[in-house]
Amino acid sequence: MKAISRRLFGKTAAATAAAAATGVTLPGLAASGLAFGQSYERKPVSLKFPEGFKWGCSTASYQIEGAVKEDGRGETNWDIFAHTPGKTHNGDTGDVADDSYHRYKEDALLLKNLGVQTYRMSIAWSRIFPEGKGTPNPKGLDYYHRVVDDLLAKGITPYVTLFHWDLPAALPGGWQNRDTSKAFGDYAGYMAKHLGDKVKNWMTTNELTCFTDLGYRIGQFAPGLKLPNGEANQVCHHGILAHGLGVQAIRANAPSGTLVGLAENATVCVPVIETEEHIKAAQKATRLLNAQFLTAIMEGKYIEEYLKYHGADAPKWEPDDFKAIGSKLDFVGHNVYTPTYVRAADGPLGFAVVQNPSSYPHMASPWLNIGPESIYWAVRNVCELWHPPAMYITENGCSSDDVLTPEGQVGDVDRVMYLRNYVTQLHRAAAEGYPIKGYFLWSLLDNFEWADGYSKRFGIHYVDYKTLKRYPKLSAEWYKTVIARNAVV
Ligand code: PNW
Repeated sequence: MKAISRRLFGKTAAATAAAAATGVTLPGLAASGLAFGQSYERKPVSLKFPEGFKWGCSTASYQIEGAVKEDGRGETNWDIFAHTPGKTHNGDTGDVADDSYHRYKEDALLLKNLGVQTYRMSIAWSRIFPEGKGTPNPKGLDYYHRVVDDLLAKGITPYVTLFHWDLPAALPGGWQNRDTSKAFGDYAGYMAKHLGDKVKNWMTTNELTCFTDLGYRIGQFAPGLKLPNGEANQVCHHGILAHGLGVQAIRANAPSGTLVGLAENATVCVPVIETEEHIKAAQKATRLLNAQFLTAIMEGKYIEEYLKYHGADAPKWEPDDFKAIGSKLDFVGHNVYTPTYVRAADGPLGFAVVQNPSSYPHMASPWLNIGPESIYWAVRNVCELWHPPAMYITENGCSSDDVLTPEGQVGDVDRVMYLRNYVTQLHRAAAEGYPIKGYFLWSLLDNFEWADGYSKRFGIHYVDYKTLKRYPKLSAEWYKTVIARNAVV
């Protein structure tokens, strides 16, 4: 094959040279209306984002901080899970991770060098309340004051997630216990009160399905339980209740002008073909497939189909729960990684999910199917269904099999390809007028990728886990250019 194409190219090159010598127009050029040697009048299309669009990076406490025994931090579910043999790849833990607890200034410099306006980080609940509730630990709060002060001094606006899965282990029963939702509300209120003069954008929970379903139903994440359907549904309810109580507590304790949202990874339903019938089907599917979380939050109730489907296994709730859960949000944050393809279908649902063939392309993590349009449809479906005042992409990124060269470089062209295509599709959403205000790339750094330990790298900075030295990858250079131009490049 190679030999053939080389021969063909050889012939073409020779013919071109001959044509240039004789002034004869080649057939291809004739069709373009140009004589040989005449150049095209290119009309570049700029994929510029709206003025004021916010670019950022995203991280999470347990994945980057390390220092798990320092300054009074309490033990978490993930400390226990990661230290349980067989639960994470290679027995990896977040004990050291990127040591960002000590290197936060260095990491903020990486952000500054990228030119980001914003940084999404999370707070380790157990540094603030080592027991999950009760007596706060001033050293924990001091630490986040230092981190936030340093970011602000560098001109970077912090967006803070209150719960990115590291749950204080002292809370009895974890998310199986309704009291945990209340404890979360108290912690959220405490943070809003004590950091709300500096932090104006808060997210309650990150990816409800991951810390409820994956932790308590599937058992892949901490605490690794496989509860029966009804009990797992109850855990999910405690998750959305925590979110709702968190919103109320932040509003009650933070100064006016504070904005509250969450970071959800709703199932992104992409119409298989962009026609009205499939678009409608994808919208129906979005509402139904996310009934347990985002739909319940945006509509302030469990939809009938959900309750009917679970019957006696449906979660139990108290009269005021949905007042909290349905609290109006200032923005919806959406983490976007992969698409779920949907088509119109007969039958009561009106849609069907199309299964991916085994040849479907994915990144280094086997679950990370590539579907750039998913970012566009994430915004469009949510906006069309629920009309939030603003949206953010709170995470988007991918794992690659990065290789650090002896010269200290990482040519992660596959990550650049992935990101460029997603950002192009996000541009479409912005250009169509959806209120998408910003984008956070996951992740600033390679880090502890949960059950995959350190085997999967999502950073745009490579971390050498032996020396903890950070190296910007090609994708960091690419992102810096995007930010500088506020456009897809
Ligand atoms: C998100 N899945 O997790 C999290 O918010 C991050 O902490 C994480 O590092 C990042 O995405 C990359 O995985 C997910 O299996 C974990 O579909 C698993 C899935 C999706 C998101």
